[in-house]
Amino acid sequence: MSFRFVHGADLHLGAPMGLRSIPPGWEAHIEMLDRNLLDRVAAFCCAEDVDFLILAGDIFDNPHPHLRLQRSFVQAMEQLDDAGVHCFLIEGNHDAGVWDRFAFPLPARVHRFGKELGEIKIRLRSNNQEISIWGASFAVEHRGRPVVDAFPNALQSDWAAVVFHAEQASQGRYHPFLHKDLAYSPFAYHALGHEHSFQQLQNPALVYPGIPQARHRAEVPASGICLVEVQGKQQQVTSVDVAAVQWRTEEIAVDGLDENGVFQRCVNLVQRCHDQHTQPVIVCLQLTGTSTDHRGWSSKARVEEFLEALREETRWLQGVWLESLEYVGWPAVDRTTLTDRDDFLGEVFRQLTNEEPLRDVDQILSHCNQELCWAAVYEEARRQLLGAFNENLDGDEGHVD
Ligand SMILES: [Mn+2]
Repeated sequence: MSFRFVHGADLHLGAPMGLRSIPPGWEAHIEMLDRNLLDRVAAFCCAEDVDFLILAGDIFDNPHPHLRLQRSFVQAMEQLDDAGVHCFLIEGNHDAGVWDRFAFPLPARVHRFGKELGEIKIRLRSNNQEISIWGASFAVEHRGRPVVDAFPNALQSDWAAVVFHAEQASQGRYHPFLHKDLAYSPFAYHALGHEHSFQQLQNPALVYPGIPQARHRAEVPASGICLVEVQGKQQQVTSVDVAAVQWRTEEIAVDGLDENGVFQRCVNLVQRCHDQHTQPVIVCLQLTGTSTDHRGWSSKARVEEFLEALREETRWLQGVWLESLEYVGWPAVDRTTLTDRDDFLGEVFRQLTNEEPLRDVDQILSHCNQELCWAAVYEEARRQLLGAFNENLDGDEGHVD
């Protein structure tokens, strides 16, 4: 028995891009994002000549997708149907009930699973062998009842997979289960959706493909869809990037550099992102280390100005957008001067162990007592703390923490 299929999940079609605004010239990239993503998934399945595609829930970000998006989805399904590729779909917690609101019919080779665990058999194109796919959609009213409990003890088919949308946890709201609960599972492959990073467990085989399209920087690094190659008892899983728009968080070391040096390094990196990517790419820059112009970096306005100048400088690079710039480094500080202070900040510094880096103001403040949770006090403490670091720098420039 030898065949191939694609397993994807959590496309979250219709979810907005987490950008502050639409970058100039990017209207089409944003507008066409979901359509391009679907095209890329369908094109990949056709190019790899797979027998079927599994989409394991949260295909849509909400259960009432726009008609435009519904059309794009149907067109992708039609493209696959024309190529003889079967599609197995389940609903996730985000899109539970979506098919009840669907205006357009889905082609014949698209199979949907309801709330109860069901089975669909197909014959492989390559050798006419019969395999079966089992699946269950996420059901709000079944929250807490593991799908795993409904698994059959034995199967008739030569090869069978099961599709469900669930979290790996001992308890929780999203059909919680643990890998060890599958110890007696009769299925050769467990096609999961819900968790947003690529995960592959063995014995028995369990895969979360992760998200094929990141929508904001917190979702970086995005994963993709999985190409699964079955050869007898062997299953080879490869994660494939199909994102229509890439997100990249890039660190730049700025040790010993002045503003001009940092600027040039940033420009070079944006250029490199442009050269390396075939898809449009959104870049978030993080400056680390100790710049010689550390004072400027503690001013939000200055960082924003720097970002604007960088965007201007790299504007001619098509398909690259510099979304954010952050200075996460910290200037050189002397611990003794800080811990010798006789105000409450001295108290804070004395609570820190020597191993803790004096870099992150918020991390330091997390050591203070609960009163600081009150925002106004917190902001004031934060302001004073930043001031303390800067004062300290006047006294001791050479010491690097
Ligand atoms: Mn989910």
